[in-house]
Amino acid sequence: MLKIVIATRNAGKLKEISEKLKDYPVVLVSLLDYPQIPEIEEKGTTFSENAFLKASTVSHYTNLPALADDSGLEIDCLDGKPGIYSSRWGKTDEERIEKVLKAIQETRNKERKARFVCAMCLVIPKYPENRTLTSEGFCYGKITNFPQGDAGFGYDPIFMPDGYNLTFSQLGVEIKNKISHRAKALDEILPQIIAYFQLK
Ligand code: ITT
Repeated sequence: MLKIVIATRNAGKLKEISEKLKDYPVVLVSLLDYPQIPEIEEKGTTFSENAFLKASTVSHYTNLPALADDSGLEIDCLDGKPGIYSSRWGKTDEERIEKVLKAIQETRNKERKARFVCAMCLVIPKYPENRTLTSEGFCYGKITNFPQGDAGFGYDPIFMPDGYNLTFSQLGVEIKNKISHRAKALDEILPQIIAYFQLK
């Protein structure tokens, strides 16, 4: 069966990606299974560049197809921040959420529109040249005044997707996995993976 490494150490991402892929004939492993692979410096200037960096590095170390997800939150009144630096806005999810809420408060702006972005990249090691598949997904919504809900990870407790009166954390993984940036990016890359490997 086809084995793919999910190039992440983020357990929340891994859970959502695994759930989406559960009916496909693939075996998934992740960076949690390869502790010897060093930390990958995300020095790209876009989500797509960082996704490529992660996928190509992990595919190089494992000699397996590697699927990376680079994602983040872009907030209108913060001129798109934290953006590609979303994971670097604090050491824990709580610290990052607090920093975002404080930064919005300081703008004295009532406008709290935001979007989640997810860039996916699958690098397939192949001689003489690797093959790369890519996709992107967006989810639009707004930032709430305070965290609500327990499910999910990262900024989920303060992100309310358009069309809902609940945060991602209150909606739970099942609904999130139908409408999220990650779900959309996966919906776009999965047909490419199926076609490339002639699955099913
Ligand atoms: P990997 O690089 O190992 O995949 P990471 O957590 O460092 O894990 P990123 O560099 O892509 O991942 O940073 C994404 C940041 O945005 C991180 O702080 C996440 O918690 C947050 N984030 C991404 N997708 C999210 C989602 O669906 N819900 C809430 N927060 C999310």
